[in-house]
Amino acid sequence: MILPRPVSFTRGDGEVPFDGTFQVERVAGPAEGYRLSVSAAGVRVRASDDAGEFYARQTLRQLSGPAAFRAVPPGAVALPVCEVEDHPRFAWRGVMLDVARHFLPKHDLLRYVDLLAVHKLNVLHLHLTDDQGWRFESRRFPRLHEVGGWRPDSRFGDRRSGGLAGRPHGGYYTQDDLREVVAYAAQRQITVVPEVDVPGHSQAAIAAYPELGVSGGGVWTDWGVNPNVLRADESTVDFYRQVFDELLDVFPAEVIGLGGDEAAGGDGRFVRRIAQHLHQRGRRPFGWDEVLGVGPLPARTIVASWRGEEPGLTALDRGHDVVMCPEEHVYLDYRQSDHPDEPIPVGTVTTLEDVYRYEPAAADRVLGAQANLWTEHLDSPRRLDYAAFPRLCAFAEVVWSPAERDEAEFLARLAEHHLPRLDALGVEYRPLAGPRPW
Ligand code: TNX
Repeated sequence: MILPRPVSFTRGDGEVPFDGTFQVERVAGPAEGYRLSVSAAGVRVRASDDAGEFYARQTLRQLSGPAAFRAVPPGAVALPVCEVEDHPRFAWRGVMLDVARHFLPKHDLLRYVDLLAVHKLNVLHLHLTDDQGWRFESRRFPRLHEVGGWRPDSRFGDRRSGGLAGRPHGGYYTQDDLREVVAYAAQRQITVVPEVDVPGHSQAAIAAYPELGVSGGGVWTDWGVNPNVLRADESTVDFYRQVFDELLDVFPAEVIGLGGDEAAGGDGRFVRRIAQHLHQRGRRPFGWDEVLGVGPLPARTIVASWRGEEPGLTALDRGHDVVMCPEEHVYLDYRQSDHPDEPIPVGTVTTLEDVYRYEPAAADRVLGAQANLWTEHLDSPRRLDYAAFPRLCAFAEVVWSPAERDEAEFLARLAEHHLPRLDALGVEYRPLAGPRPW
């Protein structure tokens, strides 16, 4: 009944009352792991570390029944007598959220953090900048968020609504907002990995400071790959060193994203210099797999393999750590079926089962995997819910649970036990039976 499925779950006879209190002790064991015992003697948790204790709490909440996921949970519940042994399979259990294409207000972002925690996911990769918007307050260069944070046309191309041409879109997070998100996530064992994308996907910054760009133009109102890129001269690189320093001040994560994707015509030196800068500041650069094409990078650079797993395997050969996110399995912006009622026919069909069948290449340097939520066509929390769930439930099981997975058992557990939890949380997931007509 627990999702993601634990290493072992043994059900005993009957149920015992639970008032929310339990004994907890630290024991040696696998990182982020815990053992949970529910018996007539009470509830006992043995955790390896703070994360293990947190995940034991998540499991207890799931065992408490769907009403435990309502905003006002029941005070006393009954738990099944059981023994649980559990720890994650991968250390990096991530979700990339693109808050650049469509801004996600802070309270909705915090809600997403809660939803990740329910699924024992532990990395939130925040894509903060792109051609269509800059979402990070810069005190040194305020035009970045003041000008780069807005575009005149939301360009939300929904077939049925006829689009929202002419309606402006925008927003940004203050540095204090982001510190709050970081702290909120940390309380839930989630690390926020920020990304400022260079040298492509930078039109919003160029709109704010035209001297940064190879050519000019405003904040982009189209999707796709914008051919304009950042200049690789010293003053532009130095500008970005200062921007990244501000970012490092807000985000304590060791890993910092620099993008590097889809920058045809971009100068590889840009990525190398920013990677070097992050390295000198004691952080680990994190880039999309195109960074493998820019020449030597600091060894501790982490590569996100999105164009399948091949680039990730190349990165492993070169000694890099890798996060797998192959688009054919874990791009949650892609459509969930060929049905004409799916909201917008983006990408290739990626069903719940396609996500569940994903098996990351096994190697020591594969830190784990992440699901990516690009938001060109996800302009609201409702649409984000629909794209993310329940596929993110399947993804959580891929990265947390033991490799031997039983798809039929997962689907039954999802329908019987987990979707009622999402209902209680108010998550507007895509129904298993087929799309909603919007
Ligand atoms: C490729 S994946 C991109 C994004 C798009 C996405 C759409 C990657 C590193 N870049 O800019 O939003 O495809 O699925």
